[in-house]
Amino acid sequence: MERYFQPDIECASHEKIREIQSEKLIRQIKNVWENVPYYRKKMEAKGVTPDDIKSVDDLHKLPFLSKADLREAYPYGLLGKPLKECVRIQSTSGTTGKRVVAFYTQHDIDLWEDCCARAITAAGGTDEDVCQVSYGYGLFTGGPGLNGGSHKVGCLTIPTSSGNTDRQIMFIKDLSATILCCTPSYAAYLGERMQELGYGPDDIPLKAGIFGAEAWSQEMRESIQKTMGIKAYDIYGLTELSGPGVAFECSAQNGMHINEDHFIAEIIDPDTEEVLPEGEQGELVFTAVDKEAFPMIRYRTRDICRLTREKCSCGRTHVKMSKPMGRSDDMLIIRGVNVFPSQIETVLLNNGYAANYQIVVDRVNNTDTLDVQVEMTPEMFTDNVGEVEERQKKLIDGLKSMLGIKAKVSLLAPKSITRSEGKAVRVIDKRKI
Ligand code: DLL
Repeated sequence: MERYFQPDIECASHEKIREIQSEKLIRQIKNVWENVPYYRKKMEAKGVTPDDIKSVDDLHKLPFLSKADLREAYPYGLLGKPLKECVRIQSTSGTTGKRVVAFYTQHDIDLWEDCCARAITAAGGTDEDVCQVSYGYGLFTGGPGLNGGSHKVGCLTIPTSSGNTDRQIMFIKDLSATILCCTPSYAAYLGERMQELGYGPDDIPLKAGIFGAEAWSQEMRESIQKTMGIKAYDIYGLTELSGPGVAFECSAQNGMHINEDHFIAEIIDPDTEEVLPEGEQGELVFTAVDKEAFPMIRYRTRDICRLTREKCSCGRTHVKMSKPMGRSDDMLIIRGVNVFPSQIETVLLNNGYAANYQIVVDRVNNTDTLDVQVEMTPEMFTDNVGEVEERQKKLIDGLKSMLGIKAKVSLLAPKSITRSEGKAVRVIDKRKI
């Protein structure tokens, strides 16, 4: 039986949702016009005033916000409420440039936790469950968001945060955790360690995993599900919009429902900024209509995916987004060809490897090079050179047919790539160093 955390809104008709969105959008635009000088200037530059926004159909008239705007307005320039009404910040791990610092009022936190509670409920969570939150706690939104959602559902919450892998497994076993929340790469590592300790799927009490914060392939899902004997659900979000729970997967496991009563989604062509029709692939753009402290209007996520309104077997009506292929900034251009790390992951897992790999890109004699380094599993590991060469050739062919370009493949001994406890670092682009 499908369970919902807020059935009235999660299963509301599309007309009802549009009505809610329009009403909230009008209010939000008035708010930013009056309270966020940075955004008002952008509206004025585009010749739009709050009077032009009468419903969601007018969304396209509004200017976009980008990461560059966030940088320019850092730290307080996009605040929608006085500081005394803000109760929390969260921040991204941002490796380049300034971090994103997002602000929350108590109302914002409440809505965010509702979104996470919807995700946990969609994964089968109830107040009888024990939910282990192994996303990092602190500035990263993963731990705090799912922690709050787990409380709202009434699960017994185990806030392990990430790391200390053997202790994670001890808690899962001793406290009979039924739901695990962490990044997919950490889930794969936990699964690998459980196997080493001799635990098969039947020895692990978990029934569901809620995994997100990075791109992961369908093949990786299947591998984690098999190792742990669970159903693995995807969850999506970003700090700018609150954190995890902007969208989440249901029992259908084929795309994530966007919490449309809070976030209006559009897909645009990243080059022309033109809004694309439903079903086309492009950059995901969000307007947060409820957020008070950090109101994001037409925020360009740089995540590439598609939207679909096809009827979902779970009964939810909210639009679904496909698994993002990765951020447009993760996309590598190698000898002129667009390559997403997730495409490489698919080829590796389809050939029986685990998701322990690294992609090294360089430029030698003015030509881009692509080196895919992947660990052999303990079963594959051999010093028979002929066998290794055969395996290498198979991967080179598989990558060529997926990407259209030739890659070098290095097969490494098991355990030679550092395991990730949070978001995995898959790409080393030496051209940028
Ligand atoms: O990663 C929030 C989050 C925490 C989501 C826990 C899910 C679970 P940021 O650190 O701001 O926030 O990174 C946001 O991560 O724009 C995507 O590029 C990527 N991302 C997040 N979820 C997914 C996913 C959190 N399910 C950025 N699949 C986003 C693919 C994802 N990419």
